[in-house]
Amino acid sequence: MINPMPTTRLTETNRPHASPAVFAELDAGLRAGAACISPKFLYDALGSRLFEAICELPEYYPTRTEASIFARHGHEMARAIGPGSTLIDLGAGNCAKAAKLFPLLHPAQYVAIDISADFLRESIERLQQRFSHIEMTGLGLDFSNSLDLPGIVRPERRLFFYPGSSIGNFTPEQAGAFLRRARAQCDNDGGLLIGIDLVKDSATLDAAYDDALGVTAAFNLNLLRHVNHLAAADFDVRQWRHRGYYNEAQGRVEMHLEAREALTVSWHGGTRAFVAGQRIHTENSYKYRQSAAVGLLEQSGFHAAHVWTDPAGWFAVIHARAIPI
Ligand code: AVI
Repeated sequence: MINPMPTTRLTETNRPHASPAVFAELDAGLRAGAACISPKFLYDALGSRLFEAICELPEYYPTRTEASIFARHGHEMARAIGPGSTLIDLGAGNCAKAAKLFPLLHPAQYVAIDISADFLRESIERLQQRFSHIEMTGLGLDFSNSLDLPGIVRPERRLFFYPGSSIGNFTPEQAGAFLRRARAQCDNDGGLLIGIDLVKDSATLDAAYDDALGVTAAFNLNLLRHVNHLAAADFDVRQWRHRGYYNEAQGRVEMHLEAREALTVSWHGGTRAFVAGQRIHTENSYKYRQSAAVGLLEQSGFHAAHVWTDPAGWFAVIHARAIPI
């Protein structure tokens, strides 16, 4: 049940900290029949650190599997790409993945983009000290809906670097639209180096998104703290539990937050009752077959020039070139 809230005087604690557009997005998701909150809200400063911890977990295979592909085939990738590119890191986080490639790729410019601007600033400052010869720029942007790059980004030889299978957090339709926006932001000499998680057995996927230590649970639950801040909401984290599992029919892992008991949540201008077991959908993580991943790129203006996988075929890194217009 959703009721409007009486008008209240705004104080520092009940004031939403989100921009009007972000607040409207959260408000709509909280009011939706099947409540949902975008996974981009998983990444406040603590969420970004919890995600770093997830990447260290034995159950979370994508990070180390992708790293093993870069370690094994990095020189081949560098030969295919060549030096002097404008390396644009989408969702850069701590910039560690791109930094490992610098000695191989020798980019002319490194542009790190991340929604978590504070986290990014610290990462870039550290990195610039280590690689003082590379021109670096950090952009605190939400690139999920638009990807207009400012003039400071060199137009020549743009290489979008999108590792970690973050593309999987979009629906296939959204992923196609996103890739087309990236294609529109590069000339015919542009390209993409992308990591894509592949379909595998559901036990492996279930464990990766519901680990024994509960780090993924903390990551998911922390979203509620973030929403409390952004929307002046009063979620009590202890009233919610994490759910993360592979939905084979949909070809995706889903994360949800499930009410442990009947409860009511209020936020600026709204309130909603949840019954025990009712959920808020917080993330999808699509898993692709290799042929589907290549097809997605081709439909979006990129030709998959090279595909590298690990021996088990769990993960793919693809170098795709812009299809000339
Ligand atoms: C960032 N993204 C690719 C991660 C994933 O695997 O979908 C986010 C994540 N969610 C839970 N664990 C990791």
